[in-house]
Amino acid sequence: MSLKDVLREKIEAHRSRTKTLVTKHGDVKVGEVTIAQAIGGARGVRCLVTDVSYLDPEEGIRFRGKTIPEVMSELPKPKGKDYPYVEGFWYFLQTGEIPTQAQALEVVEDFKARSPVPQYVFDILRAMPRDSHPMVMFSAAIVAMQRESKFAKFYHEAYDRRTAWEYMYEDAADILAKLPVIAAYIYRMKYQGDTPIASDPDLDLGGNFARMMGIDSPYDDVARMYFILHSDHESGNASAHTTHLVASTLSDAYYALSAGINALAGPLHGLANEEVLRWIQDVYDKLGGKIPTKEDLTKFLWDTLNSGKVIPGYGHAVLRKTDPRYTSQREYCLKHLPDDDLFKVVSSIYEVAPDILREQGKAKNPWPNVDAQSGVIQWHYGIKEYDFYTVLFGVGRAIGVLTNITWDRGLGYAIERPKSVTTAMLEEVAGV
Ligand code: AMX
Repeated sequence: MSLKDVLREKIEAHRSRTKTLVTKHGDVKVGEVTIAQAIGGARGVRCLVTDVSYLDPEEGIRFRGKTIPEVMSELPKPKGKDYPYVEGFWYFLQTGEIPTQAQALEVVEDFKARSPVPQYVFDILRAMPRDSHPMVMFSAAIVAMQRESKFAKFYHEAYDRRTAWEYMYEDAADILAKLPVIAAYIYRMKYQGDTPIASDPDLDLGGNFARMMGIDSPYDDVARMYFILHSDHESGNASAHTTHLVASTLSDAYYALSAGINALAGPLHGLANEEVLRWIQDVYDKLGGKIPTKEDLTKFLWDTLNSGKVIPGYGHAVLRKTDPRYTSQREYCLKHLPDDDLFKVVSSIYEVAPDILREQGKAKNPWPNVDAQSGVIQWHYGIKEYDFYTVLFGVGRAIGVLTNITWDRGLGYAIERPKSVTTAMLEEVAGV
């Protein structure tokens, strides 16, 4: 059975569960909302539903019920490689089933056919100021392709909500297959003297991305690991939620993903990985190029906090322990680049930052998140243009959010429209 056939079965079987919950148990309370939550970014309010991943505050992310180590060990891998096919992970995230090698390879072939990027996208990228942020280029390239949307065409010609997910899936797969090509093109055009490298039809998504970036093995495995780790973090984070919100209006996947990518570009969200590197470079600069000691770092961490800034790469809205995505990348570093200077600095920050954040007493979570570690690996393999790191995050994040909006249409989730209240209403409720 093809991925889409498996997905059809799963979605159709799932619909009755959603319907029963809404029609028979719709009045049952899931939680309540406090004034602090209404003003404080809806933190902890349970009002979104997804089965693609779940974030436990203590344990971290599980994709379709599996931990990161389980995903990395159980999914099929290219011969001689340590990390799974991104295409097999897509199969797994969409259907909840671990694909066989043959099923993963079927998606590899399918993605190859979908991967050519229309020439007008490159023309648009080339027409943009070369110093535009790469996230601007990435988002613009995605929304520019909206004219290719099969969902939009279907909506105008023969919309049927029962089969809408199929067209959303088509758009989602079309986009995901093209994203590595677009990301690598932006990189080579912007930072490598405008020298794009063509893809190789014999390679999988991860292998091809490394090739188009012009970076040798094991960067192909880094790409697979990186995209999988950054894929999904349940649906309340800003990029996932934005994508879901926009798609809930029956906007297609091009509009929705481009919007989600714009949310990822914020310093409190995906841009934090770039901020980590900028912060460390700043430490180096202030020390005249010397590798900072733990004492130097302690001083700089306090200086950062005392100047009213956050420590990038630390803290989380939901997590309350070290992010397993941080741990997974740290394990990669310990195996492949234990002597890398930057890795040593990041490790030293890990030794001092949690105590400092605890002493300061504001952050609810003093532990590192995914962004504290990811820049080091990219830097090691020669990607020193750290404003590009969020684009890499964006390619990965697309896997999760595109899966979510496919299921949103499959289960017929409604247009989002939470209710707002006025400050005076809150004062009245609070009795002030
Ligand atoms: N450094 C300094 N202060 C921090 C902090 C950090 N790393 N993390 C949280 N705080 C502060 C908050 O700014 C807030 O201060 P305030 O009361 O003066 O506004 C207070 O601690 C309480 O915040 P919180 O409830 O612990 O966190 P939050 O849910 O409001 O925000 C996050 C979560 C990630 C935005 C925040 O921890 C942060 O700004 N971290 C640094 C940026 C970062 O690493 N972002 C990446 C997150 C992962 C991702 O999306 N890629």
